[in-house]
Amino acid sequence: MRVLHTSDWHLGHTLRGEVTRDHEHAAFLAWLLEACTREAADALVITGDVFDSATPPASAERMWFEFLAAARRASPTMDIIAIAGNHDSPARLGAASSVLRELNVHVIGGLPRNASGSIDLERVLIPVAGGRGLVAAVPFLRPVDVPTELIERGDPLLAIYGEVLAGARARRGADVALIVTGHLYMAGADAQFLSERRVSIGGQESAPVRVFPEDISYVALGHIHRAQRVARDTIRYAGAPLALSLDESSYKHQVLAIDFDGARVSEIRSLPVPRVIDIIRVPARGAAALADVLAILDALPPQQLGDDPARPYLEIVVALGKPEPKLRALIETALDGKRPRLIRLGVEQTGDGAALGDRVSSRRLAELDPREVFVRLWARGHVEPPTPEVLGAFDRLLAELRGDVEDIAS
Ligand SMILES: [Mn+2]
Repeated sequence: MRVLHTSDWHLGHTLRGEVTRDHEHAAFLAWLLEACTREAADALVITGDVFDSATPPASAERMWFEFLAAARRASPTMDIIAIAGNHDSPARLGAASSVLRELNVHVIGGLPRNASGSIDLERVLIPVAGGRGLVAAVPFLRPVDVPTELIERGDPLLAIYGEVLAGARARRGADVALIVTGHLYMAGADAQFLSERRVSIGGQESAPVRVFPEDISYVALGHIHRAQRVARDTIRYAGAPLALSLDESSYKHQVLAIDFDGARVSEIRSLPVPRVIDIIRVPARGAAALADVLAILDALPPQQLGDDPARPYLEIVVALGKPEPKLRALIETALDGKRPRLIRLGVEQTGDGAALGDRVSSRRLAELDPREVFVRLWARGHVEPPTPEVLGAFDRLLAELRGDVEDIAS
């Protein structure tokens, strides 16, 4: 039996709230479709954050449904299982689940429970590959999924996974591979990308490895965007298929292919996802003086004629010894007519004489675009990203502030 494990697609994602990723997502899904056929996958497991937000744009939802239809056509017998992540709306992702089940696509939004309050094992435990595998599809667990008494006992994850695993063991025949999903932060996982957010489940910040006992054949995890194994070789994050923040530029995004020999994993391979839009950093590492940055920008290739959805993303980090109020205007003028598009302009202050601790944190803040700071601050208090109206108002304020201050000063 062969399973493809992928995660954290974040359909509908935008850079700086304005550059859509549709071109990259469409290319990834076409590639994935091809990979499913080429690998003759028996099952495709998607471990959460299908969408970037709880209210994805219609174009992202269309991409999702079109992918499912195309996958069903291309691989008629492949089982498809998807769970909700912390970015997805469980209700929205799960809304079409009864229709999709007819197509052998299993979508688990929230943790389904019976009238009695026990976990609905009929829905969570999904036989795959003609009974050679059993997938325990546990989604990202929200407060509503976690009964208060479990939180009071202090081990909600252990209790919920324990209940699912007891059911799985009762149904699992000899030599049947058991695959358990999760969208959570595992203790010891390496989460360093800017696009990763901490989550807590029932007050627990991280899942201890004992949540996943050794009789599980493979643990398919989502939430961390860098593919990695945790604790043992068969507990894996597949990672995101495309860069969700610019600091992922040197990382090779991937999908995992897992081969099973009976109940045992025989091989795990990573399938590299082709990158369709380059990320350029100026300078390549660290920061450079403004004159040097402008010289590099001058040498960038010109914009192509016609529609060019693959314009490279550009990140610039300027080293400044003193404030440079016209910085953005100078950079934007230098980039006029160039093919790469500016996504992030960072500033590194030099020689400010602050204590090391202050310098690190203030530099980190100074590196962020004001708009990025606003979006992050907004995210702390709101589930949904700011609307275009709100962003537009912020941009106008910012332009006013920058323009007016400069006018008064000059
Ligand atoms: Mn994610």
